[in-house]
Amino acid sequence: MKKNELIILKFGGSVITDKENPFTARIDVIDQLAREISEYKGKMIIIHGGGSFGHPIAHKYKIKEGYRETQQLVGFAETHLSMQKLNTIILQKLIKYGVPAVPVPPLSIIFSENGIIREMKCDVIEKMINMGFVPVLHGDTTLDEKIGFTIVSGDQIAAYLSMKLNAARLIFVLDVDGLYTNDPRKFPKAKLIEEIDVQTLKKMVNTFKGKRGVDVTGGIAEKVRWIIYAAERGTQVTLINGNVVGRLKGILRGEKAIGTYIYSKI
Ligand code: ATP
Ligand code: IP8
Repeated sequence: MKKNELIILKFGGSVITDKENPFTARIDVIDQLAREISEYKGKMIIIHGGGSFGHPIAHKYKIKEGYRETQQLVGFAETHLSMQKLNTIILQKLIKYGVPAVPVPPLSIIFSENGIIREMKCDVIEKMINMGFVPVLHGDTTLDEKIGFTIVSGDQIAAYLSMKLNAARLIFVLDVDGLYTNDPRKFPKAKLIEEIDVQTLKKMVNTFKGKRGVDVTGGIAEKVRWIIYAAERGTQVTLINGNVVGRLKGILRGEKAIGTYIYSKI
């Protein structure tokens, strides 16, 4: 199927927040990423992760596991509020550089079933993109048909929207250069996977382990599963390091930057 020119960007919580310190945004990095994005004039959706604004509270109240007791309700509300605070920080930076960024809280448009998106109201998002806005979503608390409520990751939302809106590209912005053969923080000899086709990646899926700080949505292993989901449906998926100035700008210009490129035969 022919892809449209839409680019979906996923900002990892590991790059936009300090995952070792609760509620700490990496303001300078967000500022830099916003500046680089402002030079791109095509259709774009941004989705960000929770990092230290989302995962620690979600973990405290066991939100991902579903509804068990009424005390969790306020934890659910607190988790969503914290994600909105992080969302506001990102919107402020984007708007500062002239990007027409508008918030779309996933809680209001998603129903999940056992943690998997069952229904997402995408028409508002489509309308926004067609008018020239840049919708900004995030991993979020969701209402769930089977377990009452849960958490849906930004990675899942990014992969789902890539499929639903037929995006040409999905770019994951992380705190490392891309996907490695092993966790690069723990294993200095781990090698950057520069290019890989989706079928080979699928065979390796169980080898990926690890996460940064508290993470309720599965760390790198789940990320790889959502990468495969998007790549198998024909979206070109790339992972790059958001800490290195200019990499995002380069890739948005169509240049080949250091990173991991996932190819599919579709
Ligand atoms: P969030 O879920 O909060 O949005 P994120 O999308 O930035 O976070 P993480 O789940 O924190 O992503 O995953 C990135 C981290 O995964 C890196 O900091 C890295 O240390 C770790 N990691 C573990 N194994 C690998 C691997 N094989 N390749 C790359 N990174 C890995
Ligand atoms: O950081 C999780 O999204 P992710 C969001 O993309 C919450 O996994 C609320 C923990």
